[in-house]
Amino acid sequence: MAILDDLRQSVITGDASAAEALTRQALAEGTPAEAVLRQGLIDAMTRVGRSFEQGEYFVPDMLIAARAMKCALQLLRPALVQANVQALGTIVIGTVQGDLHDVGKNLVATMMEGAGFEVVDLGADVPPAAFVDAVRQHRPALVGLSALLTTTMSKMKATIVALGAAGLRDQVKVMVGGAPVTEGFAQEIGADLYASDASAAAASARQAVCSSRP
Ligand code: B1M
Repeated sequence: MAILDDLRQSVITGDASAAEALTRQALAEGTPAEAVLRQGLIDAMTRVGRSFEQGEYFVPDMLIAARAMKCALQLLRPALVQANVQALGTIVIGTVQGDLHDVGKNLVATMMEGAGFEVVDLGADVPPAAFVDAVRQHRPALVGLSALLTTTMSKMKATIVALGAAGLRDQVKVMVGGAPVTEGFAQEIGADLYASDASAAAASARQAVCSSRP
């Protein structure tokens, strides 16, 4: 569909006002919300992620694409709710205690939304107890922990330990990521998943949640 091609292109090039206008137009023309989401927005972000992995796109390109997608998603959200599009599940995400870096975490949250998850974003500098409370309240399929400082990586383990102490560890998968975090560190602290970037995080969350369903 030509309008979805144009929408996809607007997100890929980070043109937020075109993405908004095209989403509005697609909905007004009767295009189903799910098609706008999956063939337009999610497909665009998948391509953006691929370009990033291949070194053709850089972080600023991903950020402006993410911003365009967020603008379109805001318009689309009511239509998705109305169409009763089945969400993949809920994800609780935050930057761990003591760490104020939230740009990467925000990008991961947007990609997760784009992949079909409902995202509860706890912000930055989130203490372990706040993650525990959010898991109790929202019953997410996955908790995402972000850290950018070597000094705050220990709070990832503290959060996993706190989830265990609260009897919630076996009810939720834990994904960790952020510039200093490695696959080896993730295994060492007992996380279920590690992702090196936002695109990989969304793909890995999708796979983990879908494969754990009966
Ligand atoms: Co800070 N800072 N900073 N900083 N800062 C770094 C991280 C640093 C590497 C800079 C440097 O020295 N070269 C260094 C850390 C050194 C270390 O720990 N070894 C550092 C430092 C030292 C500090 C302060 C201590 C400086 C000071 O005050 N003396 C201080 C700490 C404050 C605190 O947090 N308590 C500080 C403060 C700040 C600002 C507030 C000024 C600002 C943050 C603003 C904000 O986020 N709102 C800032 C910034 C901007 C940076 C750099 C320059 C850029 C970070 C960024 O936004 N990257 C950073 C240097 C760098 O990374 N090159 C630096 C872009 C972002 C898209 O990438 O966050 O890596 P990133 O996210 C990626 C992946 O990591 C991954 O996906 C994302 C997208 O692909 N990912 C996940 C992230 N979270 C994930 C979660 C997942 C999966 C993947 O699953 C859940």
